[in-house]
Amino acid sequence: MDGAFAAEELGLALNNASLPPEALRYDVTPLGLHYTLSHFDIPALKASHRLTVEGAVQRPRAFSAADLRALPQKTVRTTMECAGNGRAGMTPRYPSMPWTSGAVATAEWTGVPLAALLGQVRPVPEAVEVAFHGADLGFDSGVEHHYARSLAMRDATDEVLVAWAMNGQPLLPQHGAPLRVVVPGWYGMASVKWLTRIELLDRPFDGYQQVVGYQYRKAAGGEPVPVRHMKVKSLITPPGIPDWYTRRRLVERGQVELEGRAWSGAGVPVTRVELGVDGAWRDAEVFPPAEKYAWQRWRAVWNAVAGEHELACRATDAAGARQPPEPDWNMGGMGNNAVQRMPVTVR
Ligand SMILES: Nc1nc2c(c(=O)[nH]1)N[C@H]1C(S)=C(S)[C@@H](COP(=O)(O)O)O[C@H]1N2
Ligand SMILES: [Mo]
Repeated sequence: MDGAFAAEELGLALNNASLPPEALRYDVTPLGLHYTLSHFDIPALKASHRLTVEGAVQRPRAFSAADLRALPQKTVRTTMECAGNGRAGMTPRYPSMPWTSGAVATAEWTGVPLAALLGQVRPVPEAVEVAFHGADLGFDSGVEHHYARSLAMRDATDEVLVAWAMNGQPLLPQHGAPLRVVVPGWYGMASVKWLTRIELLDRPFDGYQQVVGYQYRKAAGGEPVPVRHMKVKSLITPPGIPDWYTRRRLVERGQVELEGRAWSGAGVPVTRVELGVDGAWRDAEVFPPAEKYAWQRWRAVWNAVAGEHELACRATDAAGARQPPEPDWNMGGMGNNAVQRMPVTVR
């Protein structure tokens, strides 16, 4: 679709939530400001809910909350971005959640490393994938399914968590209470919420969200490429003050402290962030990540003169990937890491 937003897109936008752009200022996003994306309804699971781990394992088992807390635990600070972040900026637009740029946030997740949990059930040598099943049920494109995703065994590293806490508090309903998966370095779709069942498979998982959803496709029926790690990206924390309706920024002239966030996927750090002012690029200062999977702060001072200006920022990661000027269009509107442009009025 193109042009005006549909009522259905508005409905999805109201049902989910963006990170307010000014909340880019927090190293760890406070609870309640983290973005949310839920495909179906938030299910009502009780704290007494048990997690089943079964399939291609020697000792299938159901774990209570107390069983899980008796296993080794770990807290990981992770930046999570929805694969659909920036979808509203792709033309033509795919009819789905019309994210602008706020489907990203950083939280500290506490839980049991997946490897420790799998050690309890002993996958058989034939196990090639681990599938995570959510409690939420609904339809997409006429197909009824529980939200579910899998990881290949080689991707199910020690850094994947089965988490029960976020920023030191029990998970909120919208973030997957009482139990969810957190897959650091990947787009958010891998981090299954409301986890009820982990299934070890001796063949690739064929769930809807795995093989139909979350694929990059250049055309209908085109060759699908699975959506995996986050791509390198950066955002500007909006300077000055906004206009209520347009959100246009108004800044006082003089030395303006600009800052923002930058991140990439797969634990690859960002090595360079450039600030663009009216099309001219220069290096900003970029700080190291507090933890391997956490976003990085960048800053630059701008000598702002009165008038209309356009700010932009562009990140490059340690693998040499750099943000493109325009989105790499695909049907689902996923993985848009194009450079952010922000019009600013200086008075
Ligand atoms: N069970 C379930 N898990 C899910 C989803 C969902 O709809 N159902 N959405 C996924 C997507 S697309 C994203 S981006 C993240 C968002 O997590 P959050 O809402 O806690 O920010 O959860 C993922 N896990
Ligand atoms: Mo997402």
